[in-house]
Amino acid sequence: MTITITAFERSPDGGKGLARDTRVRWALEEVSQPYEVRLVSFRAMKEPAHLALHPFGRIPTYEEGELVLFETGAIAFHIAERHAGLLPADANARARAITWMFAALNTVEPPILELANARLLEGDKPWSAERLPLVKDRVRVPLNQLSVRLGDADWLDGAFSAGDLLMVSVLLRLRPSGILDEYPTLAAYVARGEARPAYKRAFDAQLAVNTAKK
Ligand code: GTB
Repeated sequence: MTITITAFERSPDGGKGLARDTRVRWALEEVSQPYEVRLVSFRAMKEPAHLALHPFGRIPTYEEGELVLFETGAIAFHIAERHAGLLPADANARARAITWMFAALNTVEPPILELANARLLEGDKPWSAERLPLVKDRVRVPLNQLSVRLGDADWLDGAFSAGDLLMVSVLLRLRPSGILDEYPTLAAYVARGEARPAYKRAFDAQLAVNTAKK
């Protein structure tokens, strides 16, 4: 059955791979599933046809026959459940990998999103310069703990899993801030993720969309 995902017609990041369709592309590439991409504009995202797929009017979405999904974590989990390569077979190891998926999205990503918002949406406010260091420190708390847990391992729990895919994707959003480089262990972990052939294919595919002449 054909898999169709949605992505920005033109990502605000110009193709740095930070929009969430890259995570879904990466998951599909890891499990060698072909997929099609429907590009949507910001305006089209808020129109009824897209809202029927995504109640919050965002990307990415995932369609496979009758099945329509939204939320990147749920999509990555679905892909990992249906296809070998992103979750271990052993039940306990699988549960731990799923735990890391949640940790990436629920513990590590929220302060990173807060930092992005503080810069992009509040950077011109008179109180912004005073607030920014506090927001940055809130990003560092889970990063300190994550780098200790990762130690000198390649991945979070044995073999590469969907937990690593989401964690690396979340950490990538920190790169422009310079904070990732404060953690050599995590910077190397992210680099290992980016070096995976599946990540490269996903990145190149979104880059091609975002740099195509329109
Ligand atoms: N929780 C949802 C999920 O994980 O799928 C969040 C989905 C979401 O926020 N999607 C964003 C969106 O559609 C795109 S990824 N926004 C349109 C809107 O809100 O109208 C977030 C994103 C956007 C841009 C960059 N960037 O330019 O660097 C990075 C990430």
